Amino acid sequence: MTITITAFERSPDGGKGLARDTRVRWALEEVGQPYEVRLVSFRAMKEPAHLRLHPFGQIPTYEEGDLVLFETGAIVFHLAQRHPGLLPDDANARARAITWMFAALNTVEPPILDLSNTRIAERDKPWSQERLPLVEDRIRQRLVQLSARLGDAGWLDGAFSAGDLMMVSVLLRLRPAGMLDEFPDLAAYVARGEARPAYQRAFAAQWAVNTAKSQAG
Ligand SMILES: N[C@@H](CCC(=O)N[C@@H](CS)C(=O)NCC(=O)O)C(=O)O
Repeated sequence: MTITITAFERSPDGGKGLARDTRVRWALEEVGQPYEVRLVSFRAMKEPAHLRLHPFGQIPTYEEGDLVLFETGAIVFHLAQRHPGLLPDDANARARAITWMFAALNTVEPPILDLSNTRIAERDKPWSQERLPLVEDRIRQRLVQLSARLGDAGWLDGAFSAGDLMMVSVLLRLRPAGMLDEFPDLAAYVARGEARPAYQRAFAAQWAVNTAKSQAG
């Protein structure tokens, strides 16, 4: 059955892999599933046809026959459950890998999103500069804790899993702010994720879309 995902027609990051279709592409590449991509404009994302797929008018979405999903956590979890390669067979190890997916999305990503909002969406507000150090410190606290848990390990819990895929994807969003450089062990962890052939293919695919558009435009 054909899998179709949606992605930005023109990603705000210009193809640096920070838009969330990249994590879904990465998961699809890890489990070896071919997929098609439907590109959507910001305007189309808020129109009824797309809102039927995604109630919040965002990307990515995932279609597979009658199944329509949104939320990258749900999409990656669906893929990891259906195909080997992203979750361990052992029940407890599997539960821990899923825990790391939730931790990435619920505990680590929110302060990182707050930073993006403070640096970009709220940069003209009079309180933005004053707020910035507070937001950065909240992230640092999480990174210190994550770094302590990772220790000398290559991945968060044994072999690479969907938990690492999600955590690396979330941490990558810190790169524009330069905060990853403060944590060489986490920067190396992210680099290990980026070095995976499946990530490289996912990145190249979204890069091709965005560079083709910027050359045309
Ligand atoms: N929690 C959602 C977030 C989705 C999301 O924020 N998507 C962004 C692109 S990375 C988007 O569509 N932004 C445009 C908008 O919200 O209008 C997920 O993980 O899928």
